[in-house]
Amino acid sequence: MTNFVPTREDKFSFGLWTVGWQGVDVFGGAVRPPLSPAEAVHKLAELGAYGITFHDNDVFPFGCTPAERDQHLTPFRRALEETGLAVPMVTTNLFSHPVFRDGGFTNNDRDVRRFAIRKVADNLDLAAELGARTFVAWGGREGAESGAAKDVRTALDRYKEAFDVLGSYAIEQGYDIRFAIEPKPNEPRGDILLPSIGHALAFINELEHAELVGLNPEVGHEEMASLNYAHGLAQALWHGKLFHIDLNGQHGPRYDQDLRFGAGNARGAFWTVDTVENGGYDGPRHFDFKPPRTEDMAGVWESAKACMRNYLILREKSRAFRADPEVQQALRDARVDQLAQPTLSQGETIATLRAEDFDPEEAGRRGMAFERLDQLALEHLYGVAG
Ligand SMILES: [Mn+2]
Repeated sequence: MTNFVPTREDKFSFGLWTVGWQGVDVFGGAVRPPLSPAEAVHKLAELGAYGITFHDNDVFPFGCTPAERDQHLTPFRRALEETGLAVPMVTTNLFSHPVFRDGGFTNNDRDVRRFAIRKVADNLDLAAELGARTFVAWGGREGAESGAAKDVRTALDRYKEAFDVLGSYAIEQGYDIRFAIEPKPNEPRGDILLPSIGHALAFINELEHAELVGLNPEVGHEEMASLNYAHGLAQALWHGKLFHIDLNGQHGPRYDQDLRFGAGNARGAFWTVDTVENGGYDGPRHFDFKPPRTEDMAGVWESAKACMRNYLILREKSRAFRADPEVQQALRDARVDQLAQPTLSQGETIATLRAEDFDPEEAGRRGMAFERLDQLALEHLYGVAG
């Protein structure tokens, strides 16, 4: 039993916009004071995080001059040096300023699209300079509320064009960085392009530099669409496309709640950690949550701490589940191992199958013993196993 205190080896990272969120929502203004990026770096380092991530305009204001940008970056850079905190990922804000009211890469206005690509390229330079290996692209404003306003096939041409141009740029510059698309079904747009992990995976196959582009799936974004996040992660891993993850909490299909990780769908969180830990993902465990508006700054740090603590609790539970001899027997009883066997052996054909003596009536009477296995998982989660 550990005390669930995070260390840098756990690779926990947070978006600057998470702990820095002042609570502005569609019904009300700020409830908390601004948090300086340098203070966020110090506090997260103290809590045991290893990294911090940001949108360009989390650190410097939209439209500022290069000199003003450097002024804003100086204390942030100093805090990174003082704490040794890493910047594993950077992303660009293509959604807040009115110019992006119809999106960036797929805006109907060509001049806005050109500006959006330029803004991302500038931020890519900064990301590479800070040593980030992942560049996230969340296209929250790429979409529509109505039918005729957005020609989706043409918008996808432009979306592809943006990734092709930026991918070529990253290669030309020699940047060791990969892009990660973050799908979301809706909010802020009525319908967002690339709404799920599956849509994004299919889109990536059409790109000129497909090898440079993968995914950054978020718990809430998949669960808003009633999809299974852990299954989505597993499929992204199967395609070799799980470049980054956004962990948070969500209660089923409703608005994007961005609860702290482990709150919301606790059973889903257990399988998420089990998949992340055992599925071959070795990137940052990144939290993209919003400390509720009810909280003051003490509550903000409490919820940030809880994200890491909940991950560590679930990691221990997943390990105990996998190590439990009763579970190992239940896995065999459920024939989970048989799925790893190719359905046809080497040299076998459809003719081999036709010649086979198989009794579907007998096989149809066989139970799968999944309930026993799932109950053991729940008892580990509930804390009464072993
Ligand atoms: Mn979200």
